[in-house]
Amino acid sequence: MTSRRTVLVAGASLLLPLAPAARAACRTAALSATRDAASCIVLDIHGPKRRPDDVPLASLTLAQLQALPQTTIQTSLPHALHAVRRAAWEGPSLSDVLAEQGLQAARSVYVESLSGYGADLPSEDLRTYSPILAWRRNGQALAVRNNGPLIVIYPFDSHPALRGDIRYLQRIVWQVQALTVQ
Ligand SMILES: Nc1nc2c(c(=O)[nH]1)N[C@H]1C(S)=C(S)[C@@H](COP(=O)(O)O)O[C@H]1N2
Ligand SMILES: [Mo]
Repeated sequence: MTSRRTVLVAGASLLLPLAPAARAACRTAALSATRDAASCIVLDIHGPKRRPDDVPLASLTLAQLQALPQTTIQTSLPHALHAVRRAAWEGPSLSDVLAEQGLQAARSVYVESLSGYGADLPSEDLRTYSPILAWRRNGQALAVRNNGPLIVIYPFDSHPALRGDIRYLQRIVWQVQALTVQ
């Protein structure tokens, strides 16, 4: 009886939205990118007609993002993040993250960081360059202090046109916490 109850409680915690306290605890877990961070909510997704007090359409855990098809982009970041050397960045494409929710960016997707910095990624970018929301760099999950838990990565090394264009540096949003489809 006791063990049955435990199973039910554990199952329920996977299905129900996390309580605020659990979310806060996750902030700390995501900070150190411990294994527990997979069960933390790392990304809110908002729809096109977002108003300031709207609850997100979806709030995804890192595990949910890891369950989507993963892409690896091998690239350096020319000037961003103090010119990071070529590395393997891994995560789902932004298009797949939205498609999973039945969403598509008609015009753009606004990507917002933990600090409030944000950039608008045009929908053509998603089609042409398939930028990803990377959660791992060279096999290592990104802690918040390493610009995680999520960072937008474009394939700079395979598309020279991206390299000299400041707009693409501005679109490498790090410490991503939310997407707003527009
Ligand atoms: N979270 C977050 N991402 C961000 C920024 C920022 O301030 N915060 N700055 C943007 C800009 S303007 C540039 S040029 C690149 C490079 O940032 P860097 O100053 O770390 O090199 O990151 C982009 N992504
Ligand atoms: Mo910048």
